[in-house]
Amino acid sequence: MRPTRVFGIDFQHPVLLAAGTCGFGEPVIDVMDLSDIGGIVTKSVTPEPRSGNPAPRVAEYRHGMLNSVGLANPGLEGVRRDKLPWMRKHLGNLPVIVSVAGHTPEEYGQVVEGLEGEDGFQAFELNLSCPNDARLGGRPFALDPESLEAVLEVVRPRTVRPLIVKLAPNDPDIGATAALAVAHGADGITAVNTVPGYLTQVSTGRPILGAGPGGTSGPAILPVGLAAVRQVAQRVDVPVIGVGGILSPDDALLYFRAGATLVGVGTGSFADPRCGARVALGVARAQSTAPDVYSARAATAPGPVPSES
Ligand code: RRO
Repeated sequence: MRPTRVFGIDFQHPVLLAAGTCGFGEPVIDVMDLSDIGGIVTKSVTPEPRSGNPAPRVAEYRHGMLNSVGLANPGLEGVRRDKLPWMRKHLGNLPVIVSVAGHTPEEYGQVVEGLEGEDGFQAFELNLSCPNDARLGGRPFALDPESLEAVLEVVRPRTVRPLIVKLAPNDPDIGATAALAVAHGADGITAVNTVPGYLTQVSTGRPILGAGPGGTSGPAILPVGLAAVRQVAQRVDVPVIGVGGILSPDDALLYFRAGATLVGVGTGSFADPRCGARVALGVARAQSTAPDVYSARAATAPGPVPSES
């Protein structure tokens, strides 16, 4: 099969494992052939290590999942010392995108600068849309145009790698936000992060998650992600990575029809660790059977995205 070339990177499949759902690749190597997926996006990396929010951090409900992991990660030095060597040794040529987070624009800059000279990954995804960062008071940078601009102004000059910006689903005009990100140097857009949510015990009214509120993911948010990708793809010419609620190959094909060039499987991997591979193989089958119908949007020559069909 011909790889999909996006951001100058060859992806064997247009299906990635989304940020926060596969660590730094450790859970992947035991359950699938690396050639069965397109790549991974790591857990978001912050300048300092973080232990995350109080348990429970994850709750299932009928149509999906609520999480408030709280950005638990080993921090910049831990990633340089432990994770990157592990990835270089075990992930071979699998494309890796490092997700980056912070509380200030300068923190994003620190992580990007600290990793830029390292091998073992190909691109950065700036996570501007985590709904679970108490210090940002529920207003991630993706929902504040000045902060989004400030992050890109700090980060863009510090890397020659592709910069992908991950946006929030609860954005009243996600197309405009994507256009702003591209105007400030973003090479791609990921849409979307989880949807702010809250679940309580019916008997006590107490929150189910240790941190209280969380981010909603899973099949419930498939139409949310599709709408966001459609709006973004209509506004910008850069590749769009569609994330949200993908469990089956058909879900991924819907994202391609909405204008995505790549997709990310997230929550689906928790129920079925092989979900990403299953989706990738189903997409490959559909695309080889009917390429005109099921192709992803081209990375370099974006055709018009259908408006309301
Ligand atoms: O760690 C988290 O709680 C988290 C992050 Br960084 C994110 O971007 N999205 C999410 O649902 N959870």
